[in-house]
Amino acid sequence: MTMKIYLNGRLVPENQAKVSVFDHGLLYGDGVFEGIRAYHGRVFKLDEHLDRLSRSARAIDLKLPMTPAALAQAVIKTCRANDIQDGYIRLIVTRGIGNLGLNPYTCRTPQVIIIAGAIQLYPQKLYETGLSVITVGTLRNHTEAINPRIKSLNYLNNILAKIEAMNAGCMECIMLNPQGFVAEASGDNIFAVRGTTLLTPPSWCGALEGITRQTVMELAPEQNLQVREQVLTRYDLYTADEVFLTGTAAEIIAVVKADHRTIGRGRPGPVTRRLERVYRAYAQSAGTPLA
Ligand code: PXG
Repeated sequence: MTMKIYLNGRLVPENQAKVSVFDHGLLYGDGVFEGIRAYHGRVFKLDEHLDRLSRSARAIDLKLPMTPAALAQAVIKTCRANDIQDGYIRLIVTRGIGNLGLNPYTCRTPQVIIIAGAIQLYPQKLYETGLSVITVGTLRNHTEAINPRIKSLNYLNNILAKIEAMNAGCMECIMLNPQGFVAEASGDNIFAVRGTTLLTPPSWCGALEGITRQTVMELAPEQNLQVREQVLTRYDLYTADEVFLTGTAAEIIAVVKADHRTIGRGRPGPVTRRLERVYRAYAQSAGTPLA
Protein backbone atom coordinates (compact mmCIF):
# COMPACT_ATOMS: atom_id res chain seq x y z
CA MET A 1 0.00 0.00 0.00
CA THR A 2 1.31 3.45 -0.84
CA MET A 3 1.74 5.64 2.16
CA LYS A 4 0.12 9.04 2.22
CA ILE A 5 2.36 11.80 3.48
CA TYR A 6 1.15 15.05 4.95
CA LEU A 7 2.94 17.90 3.21
CA ASN A 8 1.94 21.49 3.99
CA GLY A 9 -1.76 20.86 4.38
CA ARG A 10 -2.15 18.18 1.73
CA LEU A 11 -1.99 14.38 1.82
CA VAL A 12 0.13 13.20 -1.08
CA PRO A 13 1.27 9.73 -2.21
CA GLU A 14 4.74 8.94 -0.92
CA ASN A 15 6.34 9.09 -4.39
CA GLN A 16 5.12 12.67 -4.72
CA ALA A 17 6.14 13.76 -1.22
CA LYS A 18 9.25 15.78 -2.07
CA VAL A 19 11.10 18.73 -0.63
CA SER A 20 13.36 21.19 -2.38
CA VAL A 21 17.14 20.80 -2.46
CA PHE A 22 17.16 24.41 -1.25
CA ASP A 23 15.28 23.55 1.93
CA HIS A 24 17.48 24.55 4.87
CA GLY A 25 16.35 21.39 6.64
CA LEU A 26 18.44 19.54 4.06
CA LEU A 27 21.18 22.14 3.56
CA TYR A 28 21.84 22.77 7.26
CA GLY A 29 19.73 20.47 9.42
CA ASP A 30 17.79 23.61 10.22
CA GLY A 31 14.44 22.46 11.59
CA VAL A 32 12.79 20.50 14.38
CA PHE A 33 10.95 17.22 14.71
CA GLU A 34 9.09 14.80 16.92
CA GLY A 35 8.85 11.00 17.00
CA ILE A 36 5.44 9.94 18.33
CA ARG A 37 3.80 6.53 18.91
CA ALA A 38 0.26 5.36 18.28
CA TYR A 39 -1.00 2.45 20.35
CA HIS A 40 -4.32 0.69 19.71
CA GLY A 41 -5.81 3.58 17.76
CA ARG A 42 -4.66 6.33 20.10
CA VAL A 43 -1.82 8.83 19.76
CA PHE A 44 0.27 8.68 22.92
CA LYS A 45 1.14 11.97 24.66
CA LEU A 46 0.32 14.04 21.58
CA ASP A 47 0.01 17.32 23.50
CA GLU A 48 3.33 16.76 25.25
CA HIS A 49 5.03 16.13 21.90
CA LEU A 50 3.46 19.26 20.42
CA ASP A 51 4.58 21.29 23.46
CA ARG A 52 8.14 20.08 23.02
CA LEU A 53 7.98 20.81 19.28
CA SER A 54 6.85 24.36 20.08
CA ARG A 55 9.71 24.84 22.53
CA SER A 56 12.24 23.41 20.05
CA ALA A 57 10.92 25.76 17.36
CA ARG A 58 11.07 28.74 19.72
CA ALA A 59 14.61 27.84 20.68
CA ILE A 60 15.76 28.05 17.05
CA ASP A 61 13.60 31.13 16.35
CA LEU A 62 11.38 29.22 13.94
CA LYS A 63 7.76 30.32 13.88
CA LEU A 64 5.54 27.27 13.48
CA PRO A 65 3.22 27.90 10.52
CA MET A 66 0.34 26.11 12.30
CA THR A 67 -1.17 26.23 15.77
CA PRO A 68 -0.70 23.23 18.09
CA ALA A 69 -4.41 22.42 17.62
CA ALA A 70 -4.01 22.43 13.83
CA LEU A 71 -0.87 20.28 14.10
CA ALA A 72 -2.76 17.81 16.30
CA GLN A 73 -5.54 17.60 13.69
CA ALA A 74 -2.95 17.09 10.94
CA VAL A 75 -1.32 14.23 12.87
CA ILE A 76 -4.70 12.56 13.42
CA LYS A 77 -5.70 13.04 9.77
CA THR A 78 -2.42 11.50 8.57
CA CYS A 79 -2.85 8.47 10.85
CA ARG A 80 -6.40 7.97 9.62
CA ALA A 81 -5.38 8.27 5.96
CA ASN A 82 -2.84 5.50 6.50
CA ASP A 83 -5.08 3.28 8.66
CA ILE A 84 -2.64 3.48 11.53
CA GLN A 85 -3.68 1.76 14.76
CA ASP A 86 -0.20 1.05 16.10
CA GLY A 87 2.71 2.88 14.59
CA TYR A 88 5.26 5.60 14.53
CA ILE A 89 4.59 9.19 13.55
CA ARG A 90 7.37 11.50 12.41
CA LEU A 91 6.41 15.16 12.55
CA ILE A 92 8.95 17.46 10.91
CA VAL A 93 9.09 21.21 10.48
CA THR A 94 11.92 22.45 8.30
CA ARG A 95 13.07 26.05 7.95
CA GLY A 96 11.91 25.87 4.34
CA ILE A 97 13.33 27.02 1.03
CA GLY A 98 16.03 29.70 1.12
CA ASN A 99 19.20 30.60 -0.70
CA LEU A 100 22.55 28.87 -0.21
CA GLY A 101 23.64 31.09 2.67
CA LEU A 102 23.18 30.22 6.32
CA ASN A 103 20.77 33.09 6.94
CA PRO A 104 17.53 31.45 8.08
CA TYR A 105 15.60 34.65 7.47
CA THR A 106 15.88 34.15 3.71
CA CYS A 107 13.51 31.20 4.19
CA ARG A 108 9.92 32.37 3.83
CA THR A 109 7.79 29.31 4.58
CA PRO A 110 8.53 26.47 6.98
CA GLN A 111 7.62 23.06 5.56
CA VAL A 112 5.43 20.75 7.65
CA ILE A 113 5.80 17.03 6.95
CA ILE A 114 4.06 14.17 8.72
CA ILE A 115 4.88 10.53 8.07
CA ALA A 116 2.80 7.85 9.79
CA GLY A 117 4.07 4.34 9.37
CA ALA A 118 5.30 1.20 11.03
CA ILE A 119 7.64 1.32 13.96
CA GLN A 120 11.16 -0.12 14.01
CA LEU A 121 11.56 -1.83 17.36
CA TYR A 122 14.49 -3.42 19.13
CA PRO A 123 14.19 -7.22 18.87
CA GLN A 124 12.18 -8.71 21.78
CA LYS A 125 15.23 -10.74 22.77
CA LEU A 126 17.08 -7.57 23.77
CA TYR A 127 14.38 -6.78 26.34
CA GLU A 128 14.91 -10.23 27.85
CA THR A 129 18.71 -10.11 27.89
CA GLY A 130 19.26 -6.36 28.28
CA LEU A 131 21.60 -4.10 26.33
CA SER A 132 25.36 -3.74 26.49
CA VAL A 133 26.50 -0.17 26.10
CA ILE A 134 29.78 1.70 26.03
CA THR A 135 30.72 5.24 26.89
CA VAL A 136 31.74 6.98 23.68
CA GLY A 137 34.35 9.66 23.11
CA THR A 138 31.88 11.91 21.33
CA LEU A 139 30.58 14.30 23.97
CA ARG A 140 26.98 15.47 24.00
CA ASN A 141 26.71 18.98 22.58
CA HIS A 142 27.56 21.75 24.99
CA THR A 143 24.33 23.40 26.16
CA GLU A 144 25.58 26.72 24.81
CA ALA A 145 26.54 25.21 21.44
CA ILE A 146 23.37 23.34 20.47
CA ASN A 147 21.22 22.75 23.52
CA PRO A 148 20.33 19.03 23.68
CA ARG A 149 16.86 20.07 24.86
CA ILE A 150 16.21 21.10 21.25
CA LYS A 151 14.98 18.18 19.17
CA SER A 152 16.46 19.55 15.97
CA LEU A 153 17.02 18.01 12.55
CA ASN A 154 20.75 18.20 13.23
CA TYR A 155 21.44 14.78 14.78
CA LEU A 156 25.12 14.45 13.83
CA ASN A 157 26.18 14.61 17.49
CA ASN A 158 24.06 11.54 18.20
CA ILE A 159 24.97 9.82 14.92
CA LEU A 160 28.71 10.19 15.59
CA ALA A 161 28.11 8.63 19.02
CA LYS A 162 26.04 5.84 17.47
CA ILE A 163 28.83 5.10 14.96
CA GLU A 164 31.27 4.61 17.83
CA ALA A 165 28.82 2.35 19.62
CA MET A 166 28.04 0.22 16.55
CA ASN A 167 31.73 -0.13 15.70
CA ALA A 168 32.27 -1.39 19.24
CA GLY A 169 29.48 -3.94 18.81
CA CYS A 170 26.90 -2.05 20.90
CA MET A 171 23.43 -0.88 19.87
CA GLU A 172 23.49 2.09 22.23
CA CYS A 173 25.97 4.18 24.14
CA ILE A 174 26.42 6.47 27.10
CA MET A 175 27.16 10.06 26.15
CA LEU A 176 28.86 12.35 28.65
CA ASN A 177 28.54 16.11 28.62
CA PRO A 178 31.60 18.39 28.32
CA GLN A 179 31.92 18.39 32.14
CA GLY A 180 32.16 14.60 32.17
CA PHE A 181 28.70 14.00 33.62
CA VAL A 182 26.33 11.43 32.19
CA ALA A 183 23.91 13.05 29.72
CA GLU A 184 21.93 10.36 27.92
CA ALA A 185 22.17 7.65 25.25
CA SER A 186 22.31 8.52 21.53
CA GLY A 187 18.53 8.29 21.14
CA ASP A 188 17.22 7.52 24.62
CA ASN A 189 17.30 8.91 28.15
CA ILE A 190 19.05 7.05 30.96
CA PHE A 191 18.05 6.09 34.51
CA ALA A 192 19.98 4.40 37.32
CA VAL A 193 18.11 2.46 39.99
CA ARG A 194 19.48 2.61 43.53
CA GLY A 195 17.26 0.72 45.98
CA THR A 196 13.79 2.17 45.47
CA THR A 197 15.10 5.41 43.97
CA LEU A 198 15.30 6.24 40.27
CA LEU A 199 18.07 8.67 39.37
CA THR A 200 18.21 10.49 36.05
CA PRO A 201 20.31 13.44 34.86
CA PRO A 202 18.57 16.84 34.80
CA SER A 203 18.13 18.23 31.30
CA TRP A 204 20.79 20.90 31.94
CA CYS A 205 23.35 18.06 32.00
CA GLY A 206 22.71 17.61 28.27
CA ALA A 207 19.59 15.45 28.05
CA LEU A 208 16.53 15.80 25.89
CA GLU A 209 13.40 16.19 28.02
CA GLY A 210 12.09 12.83 26.90
CA ILE A 211 8.37 12.19 26.94
CA THR A 212 9.01 8.58 28.01
CA ARG A 213 11.35 9.83 30.75
CA GLN A 214 8.60 12.18 31.97
CA THR A 215 6.04 9.37 31.89
CA VAL A 216 8.32 7.10 33.95
CA MET A 217 8.77 9.90 36.47
CA GLU A 218 4.98 10.17 36.74
CA LEU A 219 4.37 6.42 37.03
CA ALA A 220 7.11 5.81 39.61
CA PRO A 221 5.37 7.02 42.81
CA GLU A 222 2.45 4.60 42.26
CA GLN A 223 5.08 1.85 42.26
CA ASN A 224 6.53 3.12 45.54
CA LEU A 225 9.59 4.39 43.73
CA GLN A 226 11.09 7.81 44.36
CA VAL A 227 12.56 9.80 41.46
CA ARG A 228 15.41 12.27 41.68
CA GLU A 229 16.96 14.33 38.94
CA GLN A 230 20.62 14.21 39.88
CA VAL A 231 24.00 14.84 38.32
CA LEU A 232 25.39 11.38 37.53
CA THR A 233 28.86 10.13 36.78
CA ARG A 234 29.80 6.74 35.41
CA TYR A 235 30.41 5.70 39.02
CA ASP A 236 26.64 5.93 39.57
CA LEU A 237 25.98 3.65 36.61
CA TYR A 238 28.67 1.11 37.52
CA THR A 239 27.43 0.90 41.11
CA ALA A 240 23.69 0.99 40.36
CA ASP A 241 21.40 -1.93 41.09
CA GLU A 242 19.89 -1.49 37.65
CA VAL A 243 20.22 0.85 34.67
CA PHE A 244 17.64 1.36 31.95
CA LEU A 245 16.99 3.54 28.92
CA THR A 246 13.73 5.24 27.95
CA GLY A 247 12.47 6.45 24.58
CA THR A 248 9.42 6.51 22.39
CA ALA A 249 10.62 3.62 20.24
CA ALA A 250 12.44 1.58 22.89
CA GLU A 251 9.92 2.32 25.69
CA ILE A 252 11.95 0.97 28.63
CA ILE A 253 14.92 -1.31 28.09
CA ALA A 254 17.44 -2.65 30.59
CA VAL A 255 21.17 -1.99 30.35
CA VAL A 256 23.10 -4.92 31.80
CA LYS A 257 26.63 -4.03 30.75
CA ALA A 258 28.37 -0.70 30.57
CA ASP A 259 31.96 -0.42 29.40
CA HIS A 260 32.28 -4.23 29.70
CA ARG A 261 31.32 -4.07 33.37
CA THR A 262 28.34 -6.01 34.63
CA ILE A 263 25.59 -3.87 36.11
CA GLY A 264 23.73 -5.40 39.04
CA ARG A 265 23.23 -9.08 38.33
CA GLY A 266 23.84 -8.79 34.61
CA ARG A 267 20.21 -9.28 33.63
CA PRO A 268 17.16 -7.02 33.56
CA GLY A 269 16.31 -6.32 37.20
CA PRO A 270 12.93 -6.37 38.97
CA VAL A 271 12.41 -2.59 38.97
CA THR A 272 13.11 -2.28 35.25
CA ARG A 273 10.86 -5.22 34.40
CA ARG A 274 8.02 -3.85 36.52
CA LEU A 275 8.32 -0.41 34.94
CA GLU A 276 8.38 -1.99 31.47
CA ARG A 277 5.05 -3.69 32.23
CA VAL A 278 3.44 -0.71 33.89
CA TYR A 279 4.60 1.65 31.13
CA ARG A 280 3.32 -0.60 28.34
CA ALA A 281 -0.07 -1.04 30.02
CA TYR A 282 -0.37 2.72 30.47
CA ALA A 283 0.76 3.55 26.91
CA GLN A 284 -1.75 1.08 25.46
CA SER A 285 -4.64 2.60 27.40
CA ALA A 286 -4.05 6.35 27.16
CA GLY A 287 -3.84 8.87 24.36
CA THR A 288 -5.80 10.91 21.83
CA PRO A 289 -8.29 8.65 20.03
CA LEU A 290 -8.00 8.39 16.23
CA ALA A 291 -11.55 7.17 15.66
N1 PXG B 1 17.24 11.50 23.83
C1 PXG B 1 17.40 11.70 22.53
C2 PXG B 1 18.66 12.32 22.05
C3 PXG B 1 16.39 11.37 21.63
O1 PXG B 1 16.55 11.60 20.34
C4 PXG B 1 15.08 10.56 23.50
C5 PXG B 1 16.12 10.95 24.33
C6 PXG B 1 13.85 9.98 24.10
O2 PXG B 1 12.79 10.94 24.06
P1 PXG B 1 11.27 10.48 23.99
O3 PXG B 1 10.51 11.74 23.95
O4 PXG B 1 11.11 9.66 22.74
O5 PXG B 1 11.00 9.67 25.20
C7 PXG B 1 15.21 10.79 22.11
C8 PXG B 1 14.11 10.48 21.15
C9 PXG B 1 13.63 7.07 16.12
C10 PXG B 1 14.21 8.18 16.86
O6 PXG B 1 13.23 7.28 14.97
C11 PXG B 1 14.02 8.30 18.22
C12 PXG B 1 14.57 9.32 18.92
C13 PXG B 1 15.33 10.21 18.21
C14 PXG B 1 15.52 10.09 16.88
C15 PXG B 1 14.96 9.08 16.18
O7 PXG B 1 13.57 5.97 16.67
N2 PXG B 1 14.42 9.38 20.28
